[in-house]
Amino acid sequence: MGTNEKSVIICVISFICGAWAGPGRADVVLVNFDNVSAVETGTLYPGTTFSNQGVSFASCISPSTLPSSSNLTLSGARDEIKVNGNANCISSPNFITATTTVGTNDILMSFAVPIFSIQVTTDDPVESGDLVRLLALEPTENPWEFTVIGIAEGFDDATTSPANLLAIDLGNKSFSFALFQVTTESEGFDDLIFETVPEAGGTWLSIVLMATTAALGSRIRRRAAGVPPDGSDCSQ
Ligand SMILES: [Ca+2]
Ligand SMILES: [Ca+2]
Ligand SMILES: [Ca+2]
Repeated sequence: MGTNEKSVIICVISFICGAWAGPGRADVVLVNFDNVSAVETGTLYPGTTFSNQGVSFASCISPSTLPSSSNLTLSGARDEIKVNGNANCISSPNFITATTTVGTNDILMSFAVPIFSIQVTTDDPVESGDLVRLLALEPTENPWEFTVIGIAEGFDDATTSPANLLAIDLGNKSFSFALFQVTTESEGFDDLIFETVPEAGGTWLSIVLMATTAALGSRIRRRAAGVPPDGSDCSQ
C-alpha cells in the first residue's frame, strides 16, 4: 500500500472518529425547579421561567373524565405556575403546582423541541389517594384542542418509586405537549425529566460521512489503476 493510500485511509478513520464524537445524540433534560426562590406557601412565576431548559408551563383547566374521542379542550390557560418551597418537594427545596385555589387545575407543558419520553414525580406529603394523570398531547387544528396520544395514571398519595412516578415513552413517536392532570384535588410534581429528539445535524453528518467515504474510496481505486490524482490530498 502506498503512502497516499495510507493517508487517505487515516483521513477516513479520523473522520469516522470525529463523527462518533460529534453532535446529534438525544439529550435527557432534568428540570428540578430549584434554581429560583420560593416561599413555603408558594411563589407565582411566569410560565416561561424555566424556558432556558427547553420547557414552558401554563396553568389550565381540563375535563377530568377523558372524552371517548380522545380529544380534549383546555380552558382558562394562564401563563403562570406556583413554585413551592417546602418539604413536599422531591429534590430540595422546590416543586411546582398549578396556580389556583380551585383543586382541579392542571399544568400544560410546551417543549421547545419534540420529545420522545417524559417523567414527573408527584409531591411528597401524607395525603389520601386521588387519581392523577400525565398525558402526551398532539395539537389539533382547533385552538386549545389536543389529541391524547399517551397516558400514565397513578394515585397522588404514593411517596416511593415507582408508584410516585408518572412516565410516558412513545418510542420513535415524538410529541411537543404534555399535561399534568389532577382530577379531584391539587397536586404538585417535581423532577421533570424528558428526552429530546436528536437534532437534524446527526442525519446530515451521516450523509456527509457516506459521501466523503465514497469519494475517498474512488480516489484510492483511481490511483491503484494508475490514473493521475485530480485534487489535493486530504491529509494536507
Ligand atoms: Ca425540586
Ligand atoms: Ca402527592
Ligand atoms: Ca391526594
